Formats: sequence, C-alpha cells, structure tokens
Amino acid sequence: MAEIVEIPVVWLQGAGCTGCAVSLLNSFSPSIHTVLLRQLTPGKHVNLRFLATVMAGQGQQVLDVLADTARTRPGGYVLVVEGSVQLTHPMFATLGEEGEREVPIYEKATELARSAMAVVGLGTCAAFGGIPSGAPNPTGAVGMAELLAREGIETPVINIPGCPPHPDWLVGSLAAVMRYGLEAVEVDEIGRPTMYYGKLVHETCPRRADFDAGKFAKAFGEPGCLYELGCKGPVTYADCPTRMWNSGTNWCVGAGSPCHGCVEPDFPDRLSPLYKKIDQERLEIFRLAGEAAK
Ligand code: FSX
Ligand code: SF4
Repeated sequence: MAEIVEIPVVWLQGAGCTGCAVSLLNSFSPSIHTVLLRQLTPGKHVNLRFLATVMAGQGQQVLDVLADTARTRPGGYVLVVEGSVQLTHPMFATLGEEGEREVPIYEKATELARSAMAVVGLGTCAAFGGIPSGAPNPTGAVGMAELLAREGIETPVINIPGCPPHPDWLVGSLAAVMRYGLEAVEVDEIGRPTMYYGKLVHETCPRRADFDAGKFAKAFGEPGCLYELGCKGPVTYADCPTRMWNSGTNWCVGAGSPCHGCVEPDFPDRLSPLYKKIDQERLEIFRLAGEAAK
C-alpha cells in the first residue's frame, strides 16, 4: 500500500472569538471527520497537532509539540493562525509561560512562521487585524502578513478572511496546496485564493435583479435589494451567494441581512456603520482601489 504523507498543521489562536475554529468544525463536505482522520487528498493526511480549542492535552506537554514540530519538520508544516496578534499590548493574547513570563502569541507566531512551509491567516482578524484592530486599536492588533513583513520573514502567507471564514475556504485551500503545491493556488493582491474570493457578492446575489430595477427594501423583512439598508455586497469579494453557509442552508442576504463585508481588509472600520447605506464617496474609493490593484 502506498505510504501516506503526513502534513503537520499547528494552529495558534490570538485575539478573536474562536469562531474560526468553530466554523472549521462545521465542515460538511468533506466532513470534519474526513478532514482530520482520513486523507484530505489522495495519499495526504492533515496531521492537526495543535489547536487549543479541541485538543485534550494541556501544559508543557502540548507546548513541546509546537517546539518539536518546528525543530523536526522545518519547511514541512503549515502554521494556521486565527485571531490577531497584539504588538502594543501583547499580554492580551498569550500562550503558555517561560519561567514566570507569559509568552505573547506574537512571539510564538513569529517563531513558528519562520520555519513553516506556509502561514494561513485564517479569519479577518489574522488576515488583516479585523475587529480587534478596530479604531483606536488599543492593543496594537495586526494580521499575520503585517507581522511577517515587520519581522522580515518571507514565508508565504495565504489569507482566508471572513468573520468567520467559511470552512470550505480553508479546507479547499489546504487541499489545493497539498495536491498541486502552493504556487498553483492563485491569490489576489491581498493573498486571498481567487477560487473563493474572485467575484463580488453583488455579481452573483439573487437580489441583483432588484438592484438593477431599483427595487430596494426600505425595512428589514421587505423584499428587494438590501443596498439602502447597508448592504456591502457591491464592495465585497466572496462566493457566499452560491456557496452559502451551514451546509448550504442559507447566507446573510438570503436571511434578510445586508452583507457586512466581513472578508474585506476595511472591515469593520471603513465598512461601518453596518446598517447604513454605503455612500457614493466610499463607493468611489473602493472603485479606485479596485482599479489600482488590477
Ligand atoms: Fe476573528 Fe476568529 Fe471573526 Fe471570530 O477567532 S475573524 S472575531 S468570527 O473567530 O478571529
Ligand atoms: Fe447587491 Fe446587496 Fe443588493 Fe445583493 S442585496 S444586489 S449584494 S446590494
């Protein structure tokens, strides 16, 4: 029988709500059972060695797993980070102790990123800073790409934003990397795989015909496009309208809520207030930013 290759994955949690881990646990196709216990792609198995939310171990023993992974598999493991890392007040996100000192997540993340094959910035917090970095950003929260740039670390970063991210976005990206290699996964200018983040929500939204016809809902629960109620679909790149959430059950606009733009680097500050119509000035800024990125 052909040998199964183990791909070690270590998963750190900075400042976030843990929704990213919970979202992965909702993976439906493939099931989380398949993701963690079987071959994700032929001959390759994800060996999730560290994720505090679900692992039974604790204390020094599990911290040793992190150190062992970096030491024994340099360049051969994937570091997943959810939640932002805190630069100004690092004690708001820590992992373990060295002697009397609590170790900031940003230190662990830096150390593990240095010898990883790739870093995944999972969720908008780890990708771009997200909610913890909202103004006035009291803890100095940043995402992993910024941390790596500051530290001069050149390990490739894939960003899988979303607050939370869809489980398919992570599982599919990992499977593609394992099957075809990192360079085969096309990403946009801010590191998001284009197979998931390549189109505007507004392009595939089932209420788009209402937008084009000028039929706008004026109150929640009314039919029509949700633009006047604050929908950020026109400036948000994600496949939520066709992929949908909770095993294909529904998605924000389908449930009558405007899209909040949670996958974008501008979330939450520049996309707030969430229930206020996006103004023309802001639309123009996004249009120019989009053109500049082409
Ligand atoms: Fe952030 Fe993760 Fe939002 Fe939460 O921990 S992307 S707050 S859904 O879950 O980091
Ligand atoms: Fe666009 Fe939002 Fe209207 Fe859908 S509901 S058509 S995404 S503005």
